[in-house]
Amino acid sequence: MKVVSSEICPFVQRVIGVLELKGIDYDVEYVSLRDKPDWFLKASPHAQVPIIIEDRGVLFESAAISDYLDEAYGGPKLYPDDPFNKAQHSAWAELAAKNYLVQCGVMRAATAETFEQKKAKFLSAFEKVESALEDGPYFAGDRLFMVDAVWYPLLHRAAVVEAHSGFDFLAAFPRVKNWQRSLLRVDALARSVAEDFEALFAGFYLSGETYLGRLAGRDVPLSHAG
Ligand SMILES: N[C@@H](CCC(=O)N[C@@H](CS)C(=O)NCC(=O)O)C(=O)O
Repeated sequence: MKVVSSEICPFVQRVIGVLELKGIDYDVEYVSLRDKPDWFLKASPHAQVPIIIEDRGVLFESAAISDYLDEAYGGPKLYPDDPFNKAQHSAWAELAAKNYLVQCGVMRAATAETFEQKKAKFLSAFEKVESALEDGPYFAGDRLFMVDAVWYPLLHRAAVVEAHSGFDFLAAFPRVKNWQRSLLRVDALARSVAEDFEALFAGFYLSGETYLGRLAGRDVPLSHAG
């Protein structure tokens, strides 16, 4: 199977996290989203990554791909059997996926004012999931599920931002913070990004063009981080 990818895309990270958790073999092919090759434009209905290419054809949309991988392949099952619990997990997973681009927007904010405005919306997702978490270590106790893999890109990127800038999106959410710490220790999820992820991510989101980037460079006082 081939996963057509872009290096710092959270939707790709979600799919690769699922592949890794399930132990499925795959190859990655990166495409430039600024200069999309013709074969990719023909294969990807929305001209977006990720898509996966198998002998039977192409699948698109990271949620559909992830659910397909869970059903079609061996390895640990990533949803609970009980339909009610499964629907709950899907609903909480959807909240994370809806916030992938929200997080990208906050991280790209150029000024403190824009950052504060966008952050308020982003943090509401963590406020909501904080109330759904129990004792951990993961979303539903000591077994990893799809919902963990879907939240992982948000939590992992928050950790990278914190490591570079000192700003912690999760500071007000102790259960989410514990969940983040637990997920950061899962090797399979750590393999959801390429080795050069952090450098590419920092180059895009933590450059001198962004508020967080300037915070990382310490030329913005930390007290402005809120
Ligand atoms: N709903 C899609 C969203 C995928 C998406 O937004 N991918 C971005 C990269 S993170 C993309 O391909 N952008 C290129 C474009 O829209 O032209 C999914 O879940 O797979």
